[in-house]
Amino acid sequence: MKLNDIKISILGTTGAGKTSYLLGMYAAMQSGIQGFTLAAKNIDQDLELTERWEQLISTQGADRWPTPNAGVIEHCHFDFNYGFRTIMGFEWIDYRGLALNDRSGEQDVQELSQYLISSECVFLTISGEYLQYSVVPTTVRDVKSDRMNQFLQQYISKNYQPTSEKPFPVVIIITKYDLCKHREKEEVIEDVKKLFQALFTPDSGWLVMICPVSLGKELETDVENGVIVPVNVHLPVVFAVYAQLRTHGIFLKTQRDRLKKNLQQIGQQNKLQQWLSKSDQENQTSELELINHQIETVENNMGLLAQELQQVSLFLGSNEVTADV
Ligand SMILES: Nc1nc2c(ncn2[C@@H]2O[C@H](COP(=O)(O)OP(=O)(O)OP(=O)(O)O)[C@@H](O)[C@H]2O)c(=O)[nH]1
Ligand SMILES: [Mg+2]
Repeated sequence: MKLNDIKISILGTTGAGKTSYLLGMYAAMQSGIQGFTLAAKNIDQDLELTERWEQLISTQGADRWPTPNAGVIEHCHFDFNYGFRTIMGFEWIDYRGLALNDRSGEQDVQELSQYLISSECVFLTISGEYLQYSVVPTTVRDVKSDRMNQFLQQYISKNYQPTSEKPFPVVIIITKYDLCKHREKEEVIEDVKKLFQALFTPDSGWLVMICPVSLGKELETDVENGVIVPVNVHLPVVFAVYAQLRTHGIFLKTQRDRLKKNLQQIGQQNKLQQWLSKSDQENQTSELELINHQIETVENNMGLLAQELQQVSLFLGSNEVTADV
């Protein structure tokens, strides 16, 4: 079973840690989680990401970190695999966070908006730098949460209003969480919810995961020389794939119910009618078997991914929920 490729948009101001996060996520997902791994579709891209990661972990000093992105949007294409089988591909973009401050006339800002409205999942990044203490009015300006909210608004106006039946997955990634680990996690989460209130209103249909990540505890005090040991970096991608499987599962179940109903109706016909629709019945029966098998695979994969998601905070509108199958 291979699903259609999905697009993931990542929003976050300059210095939020988008590029560093991408490198850490890719490195962590290459060794994999629960048998799930990630591979760049293009071998050159794989080498480039790996080299940049090597530089980050083995160099000391300011040069270890990626340089801030310039005005060109970089596209990365990945395969998300289970064992040696690809479950789905996804596309990711890396760009200068300054685009969030710029006018919509700039080319990369337009490209970003276009990409966003065709995405199946959005990651919002906020740096832990700004969550070290309770949020204050200037936090909105520092993390550009107002701009991110506007982008989401744009998504709704161009696409559809998400509902509980057809939710839209969003991950709020708190990067550099090492900087706010002195705070109670619940407190930080409440602060994050204040910055994105629209996502947590009742029946809003946003399926939101709040996920703290860090490239290493020691970075809190020494960003240039601290040891790099990534924490939680795999979870946002695991969630994106989980959410996509969930949507696909719902689609398959609707098809299954339709086929079951058809077959039931054929079963109620008289002998002659049944004889006439014999081949139809056979086709639908084998289609049903196939769909049942696909549902089973989707549910198995969701089950494995859900295990990883037990530790994170997940919300559907205003309700806290758990990842289930
Ligand atoms: N403490 C800490 N600092 C980090 C971590 N990850 C990144 N940083 C710091 O954050 C800086 C900015 O990270 P980038 O990944 O370049 O940020 P970006 O969002 O890609 O920025 P633009 O390309 O300008 O949009 C890095 O140079 C590091 O100094 C982390 O996990 N912990
Ligand atoms: Mg960058």
